[in-house]
Amino acid sequence: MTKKTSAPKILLINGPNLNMLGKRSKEHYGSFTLAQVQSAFSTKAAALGVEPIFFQSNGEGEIVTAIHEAMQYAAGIVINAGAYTHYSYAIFDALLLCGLPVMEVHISNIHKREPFRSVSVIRPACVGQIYGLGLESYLVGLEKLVREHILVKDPSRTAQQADAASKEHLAELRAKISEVDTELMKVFNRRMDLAEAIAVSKMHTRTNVYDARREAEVSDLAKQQAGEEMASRVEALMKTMMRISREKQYDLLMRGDTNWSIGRELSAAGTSLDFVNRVAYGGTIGSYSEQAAAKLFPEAEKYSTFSFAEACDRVLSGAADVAVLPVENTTAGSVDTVYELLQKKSLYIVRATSIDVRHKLAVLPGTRLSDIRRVASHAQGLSQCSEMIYKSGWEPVTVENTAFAAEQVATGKDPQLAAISSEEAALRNGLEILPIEIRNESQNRTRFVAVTREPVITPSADRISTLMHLPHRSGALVSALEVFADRGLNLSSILSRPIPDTPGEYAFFLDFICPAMGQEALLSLYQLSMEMPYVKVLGWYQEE
Ligand code: CA2
Repeated sequence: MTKKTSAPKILLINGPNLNMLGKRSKEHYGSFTLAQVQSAFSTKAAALGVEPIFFQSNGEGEIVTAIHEAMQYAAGIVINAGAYTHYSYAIFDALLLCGLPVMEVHISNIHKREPFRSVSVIRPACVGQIYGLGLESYLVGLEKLVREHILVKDPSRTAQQADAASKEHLAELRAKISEVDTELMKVFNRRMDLAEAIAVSKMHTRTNVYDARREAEVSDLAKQQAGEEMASRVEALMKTMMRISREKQYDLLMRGDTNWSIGRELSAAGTSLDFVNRVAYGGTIGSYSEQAAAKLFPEAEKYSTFSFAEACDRVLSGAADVAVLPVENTTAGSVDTVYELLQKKSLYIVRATSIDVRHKLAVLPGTRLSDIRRVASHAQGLSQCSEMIYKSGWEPVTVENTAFAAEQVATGKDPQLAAISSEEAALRNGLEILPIEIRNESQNRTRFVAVTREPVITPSADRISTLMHLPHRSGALVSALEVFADRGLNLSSILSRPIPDTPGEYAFFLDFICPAMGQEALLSLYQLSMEMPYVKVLGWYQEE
């Protein structure tokens, strides 16, 4: 036995008869000698930053003793126990008790020889078993043992050397992966060509691209072929592949489809907002909706309405060209009533913007903070200032709009009632603003959309808002999102609402970033309109 210092030591044990390597039985054990095994093992060990220690014996007891001694100096063991592999419980016990990571190796394929050789009684004491690779079994065994079970900290190897060795190893693995990928690409392209041929055939037979039963069959077959362990991974792979195949088919079909209603509607959409002269907004002068309306359409006349629903009705009846509605606030979240209106009414988003909402606490002149008992605002305003309301013990009073709240305080003459509104609404109503910060968050922005009766897609449009009903099956939302993701479109917002009259089912509002009439978005919409129960484009517009 040879012993050296520094790097972690790996003991290589060769059992009975292995000293005879290269002399007989060349058909099973090749023509290399034990010395050659040890020399190749040394080279590999050096590359891995470990120090090899060699031991060979034909005696069971001696091997047991060598294992015991290894506990004093070795970091791991590689063992070819020869024929003892198949019946030596003494060696098995020694390996188990030594507590070191042990790699079992065999030159020949013990599982393809006489039945007794396929039994290894030492296997449960080992971290792995490598066989049938000839001399390579020792080297692969050593590499696996060191990489997976030994922490190599070799002061004689510089960090740069260790880094270079692992980079080299990574590069080798990557090269192998690239070879596999090249093969995969060939097979994948063949599959895509077939998908194209199927699309042509479906075009003639007017058959649906998506066939759930056929996809399940394809998936099941692949799962059977892959075996239990890989089944779920193979299923995911097949699903992706079939989705991509469908995408290719839709690309072809959309070109020849003149009946696609969304496509027709979008192509017929107006391209300018020059017609907007009358803007309806929810609330009175000084409301945040009015501020948003002024920001979006500075030249147009603004009409105040009692509610967001009324603003929408004005547009639908032709009394206004556009309605400006709040959809989301950074503190309080989405404005439910507006999403409900977008869901129910036939309106199209043509512009969007967001404004900084700086709520003020407005009171009758002369009122002190301690006089306040109740505070009025829109539900969103109350929610955005909920912390102060709760801390002060004020009773919240919900009104239709923040500007109405200011009006109510002014007309009610009740000093116990304060309003949460904009500064403008407070001053217009002759109220005084108390100098306290009322918002929960210092950043408080509300996003507004402008809606019209007919769709308008200006060349500056960069956002698409869609409304979808998804089928009641697992993974439906993911598969809808994947259609957009596959085509490189970024999701910018997602919101779900129950579908009235169909309990348990949900409508999804999905917004994506994409240029006006971008081909990728059109293809995604085409696919989803063919596969989902309901798809509507709520608007394709510029987000300011
Ligand atoms: O394949 C292996 O590495 C073995 O561990 C080798 C053992 C055998 O008993 C195992 O089943 C499998 C035997 C080694 C015998 O070595 C010889 C060397 C030269 C000539 C004859 C035998």
